[in-house]
Formats: sequence, C-alpha cells, structure tokens
Amino acid sequence: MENKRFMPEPFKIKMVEHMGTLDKEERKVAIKEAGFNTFLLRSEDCYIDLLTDSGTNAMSDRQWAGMLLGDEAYAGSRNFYHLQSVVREYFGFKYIVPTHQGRGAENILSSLMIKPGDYIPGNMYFTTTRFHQERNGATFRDVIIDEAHDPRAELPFKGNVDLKKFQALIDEVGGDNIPYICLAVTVNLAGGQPVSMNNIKEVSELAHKYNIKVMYDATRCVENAYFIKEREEGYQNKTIKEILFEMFSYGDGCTMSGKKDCITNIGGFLCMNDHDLYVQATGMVVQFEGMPSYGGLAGRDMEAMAIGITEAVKFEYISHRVNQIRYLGEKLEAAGVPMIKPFGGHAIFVDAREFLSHLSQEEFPAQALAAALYEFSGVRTMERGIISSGRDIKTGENHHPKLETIRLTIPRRVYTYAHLDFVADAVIDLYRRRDKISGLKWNYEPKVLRFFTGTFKIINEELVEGY
Ligand code: PM9
Repeated sequence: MENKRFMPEPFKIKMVEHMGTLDKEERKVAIKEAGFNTFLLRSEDCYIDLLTDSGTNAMSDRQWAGMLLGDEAYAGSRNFYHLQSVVREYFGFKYIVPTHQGRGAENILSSLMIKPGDYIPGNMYFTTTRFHQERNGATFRDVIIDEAHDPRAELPFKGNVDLKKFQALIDEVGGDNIPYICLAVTVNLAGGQPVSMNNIKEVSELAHKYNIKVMYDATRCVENAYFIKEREEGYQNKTIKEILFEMFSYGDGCTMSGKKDCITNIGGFLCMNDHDLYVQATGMVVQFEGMPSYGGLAGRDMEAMAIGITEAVKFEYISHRVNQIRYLGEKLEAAGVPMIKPFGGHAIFVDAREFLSHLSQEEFPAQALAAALYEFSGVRTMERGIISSGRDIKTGENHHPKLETIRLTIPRRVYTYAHLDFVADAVIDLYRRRDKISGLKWNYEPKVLRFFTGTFKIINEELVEGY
C-alpha cells in the first residue's frame, strides 16, 4: 500500500453517534451554567469533544463481540484469565490485579508501598497519581529534565528523568525513604512526551542500586513505544510489541488506566513481580474494588481490555493516532498558534500563557481559554495549568506550573481528519480575536482535585461579548 504521511483512518465507520448542535448563544448560556469549567458541561452540548482521551475511545467490532463473551461469574471469570495472559504476554509482569480504572490501581499501590514521610520521585506530576501519593503521607518530587517545563524546547525524549535530580534526592533523603520511582511513559502533563529506552534502563539501574522499585505509570505506554521505534537508534526494526515488552522488563510493576492505551471505555489494573506485594494487593482490592479476579469490572470489560491491548500495538493503529496529533499541530503551527513542542502522543497542548499574554497566571489563562474556545466553536478542551496543579499540601499556596496550557486531546478512533480541520480553524479564528478573552476568578474552589468540579466567574464581562 502507498505510504502517505497522513494516511486515511485505518478503520471504517460501522455505527454513528450524533454530535451536539448548540448554536453560539446557547453555548454561551451552557458555559456560564457550567461555571466556566468545561468538565461541568453536558457532553450533548459539545460539538467536538476533546476534553480527554480517557474512556472516550471507540471500541472495535472485535472488542464489542468480546463483550458478548463476558463471563459474569463473581469469581474466576474466564475474561480475567484472558486479560492476565495478555498482560503477561505484552507487559511481562507476573501478577495483575484488575481495578475499575487507573486511580483504583494508584490507590492500592500508594497505600501499600508508601509510609508517612516517604518521598516519591516522578517525571512530572499527574493529578490523581500525586493525590494518592500525598494522601498516603508522601512528598512528590519532580525529577524530569528541565526542558520538559519549557514549551519550546524540542527534544526527542522530553519525558526523560534527570538522573542527577534523582541521585540528589536519594542523597538528600536516603534510598530507604523512597519506596519507588513513578516512571510515566509517556508524560501526560509535559505534552505527552516520551521517555527513551536508554533513560528507562539508566533509571532502573540507579533505582535498583538503592533498592528503590521502578513502578511505571503505563497509561500511554503504547504511544511511548511508538516514539522509541521512530526516534531511538536500534529500534526501527523492532515491533511495538517487542519494544513495549522491553520497556517493562526494566521495572517492577505498573499502574494502568485501561481507558487510554487499552482502547476501552472503563478499566485499569495494577501489575507487579513481587509475590508478597501481590498478596497484599489482593487484600486491598477486596476492600475497595472487588474480587482479585474482577477488581470493580464486569467480565465483559476485562475482555474488551484484553482485546484492546492486542489492537493498540498494531503499527497502522498507533502510527495513525500519533499522526493525527501531528496533523492538527502542524495546521496550528502554520498559523502561529503557540504550543508545546514537539507534539506528543495523545494531544496538542496550546500554550495559554502566550496565547493570552494579556492575562497573568492568577487570571487563569488556560481555564479562560478552554471556556472561550467552547463558547466560540463548540470544541471542548481541558485546562492543564495552575488550576490542575492545585495547592502545595504543606503551605497551602498555589503551585505555579511553568506550563499553562489547554489540552486538545484526541480520543482514539473517534474523529477523522475532517473533524481536526474544523478544530484547527476554530482555534486559529479565536487566536485572531484573543485580546477579547477575559480572565477568570474562583467562584467555588474544591479542596482536592479542584479542576474537576470548581466553578469560576468572568473578571471582565465586557471583553467576553467581543468574540
Ligand atoms: N488521565 C486524562 O484526561 C483522566 C483523568 S484527569 C482528567 O488525562 C495518567 C498519566 C493519566 C490518568 C488519567 C491517570 C488516572 C493516571 N495517570 O482516569 O483513573 O493520564 O483511569 O487514570 C486523564 P484514571
């Protein structure tokens, strides 16, 4: 088959879902009612929904067929054994505990491995992951390379761990107070940036020297494997499956949100090689999720995850996915829209700090931009900046992340290049009217994970009328 740069979608459409059709006046009301928080909009009120790639995937006919093979026994479902065998084959870990989604696995891992006063290094924070670490008494330390915080630094593996920062933390607090390093592949909030195989190996060597375990956040691991194949010497002729297996061979376990790279609508799991940890995890899962053979999932959901993993590693699928992101990014770049570069594996992150350079970070530029883009075009996106970053658990002060972005997240197998054209035009049009966008202030600030349910007020009503 001819190999064009942007090959058409590697799937045919068999079932359709209608999209929201609100006009601009109706959207203006909807976003105000949602407190200018795109998480609080009704999905039916959105035209193109790029809020997240989490659980928003289109499953294949094979996955749907697998759903009908759900064995809904309370214990010992055959779908669990199928999932276990697929995870062992593709991830290589000995033990798997299914959970209802990624944070279910994070809860179990953090509760079992962290004691109060511990430190957890990670290559940039993720909201729910850090929440569970802190809830169990740990302090999170960011050990990602400095360039990851600079939207314009163009590096092939911008998600890498800075080994000097990791070593400095070990020297400062001692290896005994670091139960594990949380190694995200790819790094969501850095823009979906990958970690190189070489860096994974080095992290593993350093960690294991001090008896520190390497626990991956494997949420977007297939995207990471694709970037290794594309960018790292020696991996061009390896399959995605082989690369994935090698990536995990250097670690001790992982948490996984199946809602991303297992291409399902729900599900997750926790993996480990340590038998004692597995036994303890089964003790926890029965308290919070369900039997160790279903962990909060129906048999059919485990079947869909097992099949989804085998589809996610297919080259046609993953290369199309990453190229969709690039297609959107290149269109925006041609119009001068500021973004995190290089483009990552799941989303385009628009640099809201520069897009709305008339606003200070305290006027929540990314939150304001996400609300404005929805009102302007019906495209729903998500804030990833000061609001998501939350407050320091000890001082109560706001974190001030360098990256203040909105995330245009592409669900898997849902939208076509034509949809992305519409999104690009909308962002570019709004960019031309950007000085009309007002900042926001808090109306209601929740105590934890405030970005999900917080509400806001417009600072300057007049400006909003303008675009
Ligand atoms: N990520 C996302 O939209 C959904 C929740 S935040 C809006 O990016 C990583 C790297 C994630 C992630 C979820 C989780 C938690 C862990 N690690 O959502 O609980 O991106 O399945 O996974 C979201 P669950």
